[in-house]
Amino acid sequence: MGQHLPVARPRLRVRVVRRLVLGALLGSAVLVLGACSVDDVVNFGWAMPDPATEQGPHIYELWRWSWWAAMATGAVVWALIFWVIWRYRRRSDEDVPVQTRYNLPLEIFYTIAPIMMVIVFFYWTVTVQNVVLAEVDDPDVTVEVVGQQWSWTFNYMDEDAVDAPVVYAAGTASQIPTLWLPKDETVHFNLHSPDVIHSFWVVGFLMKMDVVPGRVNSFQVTPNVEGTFKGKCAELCGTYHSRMLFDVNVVSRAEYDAYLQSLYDLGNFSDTPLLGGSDARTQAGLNTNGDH
Ligand SMILES: [Cu+2]
Repeated sequence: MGQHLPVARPRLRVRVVRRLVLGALLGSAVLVLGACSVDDVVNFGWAMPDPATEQGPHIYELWRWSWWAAMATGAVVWALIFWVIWRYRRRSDEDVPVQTRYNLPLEIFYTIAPIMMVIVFFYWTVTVQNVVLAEVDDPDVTVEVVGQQWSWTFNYMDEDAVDAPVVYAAGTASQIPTLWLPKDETVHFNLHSPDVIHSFWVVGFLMKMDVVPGRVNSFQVTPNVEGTFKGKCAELCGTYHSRMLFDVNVVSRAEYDAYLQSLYDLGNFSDTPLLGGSDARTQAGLNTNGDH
């Protein structure tokens, strides 16, 4: 009798552990699936905000499907790891698993599979990039954007609403500026920097681009959702990088024209865009107009 006990006990323990694992898996599956509908699962955006431009959904879809592909790959890899750990575990000192070295087919497979994945990711990245960087020759609005240590200046060019070639709004490190854009119109951004590399990022547009001294980068968006969006510098550019915030107001054409007129009335107009740091009155972390 006494000889049977050491065998029976591990079997019982295995059964209990199995039930616990199964119960935990089922329980968490019910919790996860119960909390969301099929639609939630299909449209799960992986922490990406809803796109607020015509171009945004392309980036959104690239991001979403890249995550699904990565998760599917991860699931297969994790499943294989756990299966191998379980299936080929060392059962006793006598029962050592087969020690395999060199498996040419396997090695060829795990060299080719990642290359195939990179090719697919690369193809879709270039495809989306071509769409979001496409530019039309006659955009409705052109904004010369200046990123400088440590704020932004927005120059609105050639607008019929005002009697000047340029009206502008300049932020300071003490007061963040607001970029106003008309809804459903194509906006062309030219990006300028008088000092170091910044990055012009409107979070809700799912789009950012480097602002590089000595060259003018550009892109176009068509905002199609009215509202206020957050903008920030996405390139560490110095001590007060974190102050390089701005707001974006997407409004109707009438409100946009009224805003430009208000800039004109304030005296914020010029014959040429303000492209330099001194023009924008921004200095190292301080507002040189007087207040800190
Ligand atoms: Cu910056």
